[in-house]
Amino acid sequence: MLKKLTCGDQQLDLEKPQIMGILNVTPDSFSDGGKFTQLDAAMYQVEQMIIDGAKIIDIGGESTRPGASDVSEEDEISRVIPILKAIKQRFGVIVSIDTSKANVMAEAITNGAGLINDVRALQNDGCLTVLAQCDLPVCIMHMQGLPRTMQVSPYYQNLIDDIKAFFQKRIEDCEQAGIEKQRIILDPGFGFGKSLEQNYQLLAQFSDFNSFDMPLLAGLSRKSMIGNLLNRDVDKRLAGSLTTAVLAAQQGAKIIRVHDVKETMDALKIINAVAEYA
Ligand code: 9MG
Repeated sequence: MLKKLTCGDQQLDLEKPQIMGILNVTPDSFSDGGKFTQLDAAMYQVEQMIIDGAKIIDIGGESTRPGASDVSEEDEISRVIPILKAIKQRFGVIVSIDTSKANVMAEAITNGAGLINDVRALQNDGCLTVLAQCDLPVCIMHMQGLPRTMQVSPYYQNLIDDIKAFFQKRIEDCEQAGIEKQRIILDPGFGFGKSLEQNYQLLAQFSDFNSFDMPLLAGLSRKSMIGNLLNRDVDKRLAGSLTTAVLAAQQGAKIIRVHDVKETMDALKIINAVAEYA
């Protein structure tokens, strides 16, 4: 397993789990409701996440929550690129761009992104080519269906085997296109075309994906699988989010994508302290 990931001008230490802080810049983002569409407010939130321990800031200009509507390429670029540039000017942090559009990826790469996070696993037109032409890492996520309909009766023959088969095929496609395996991060996609039970089975068996010997990313923060189990609104899911983050980290997740950076950092510090004696 890689010990470090080169993300443009920054290195990410993979010896212990790292935090990816979420910065949504969509007017309809599911848990911060578009509060941070203004540049100043976004920059304030970024600074706070860095102080709290985030090593990656993940900027998303298209909501991927169930039922979300599509965003044009122009809108997405105008939402994410000014913030990306401002962060790179002020902070030495890895900026990840959460997008599935080839032209947004290309703009992001030109403007200093250190990582591409694609919930559609580079399956859209032109994405493999754009990533092949750079040397940045890319997170490929598993999703069954598309955000608009993905929660309507998701079905798997065997949840873990089906996701593994998807990863295997995507890794092969990436390698064939010129994207080296060492640049790929895998994410089984909690909440993306999975029922409540399937999401908890996925969390229980998260460690199975270590068989790829590639960095794993887990995104569970404030998701419906927590709200629906606990019957909690989105602003009352901290305890659930921390528990899921700990379970994923203990099973080998190297990047944890979260809203609540400070609290997750505390939890990871406890895990790291215990790991010293394990
Ligand atoms: C953008 N986005 C929302 N949820 C996510 C998750 O679970 N993983 C990744 N990689 N991206 C996500």
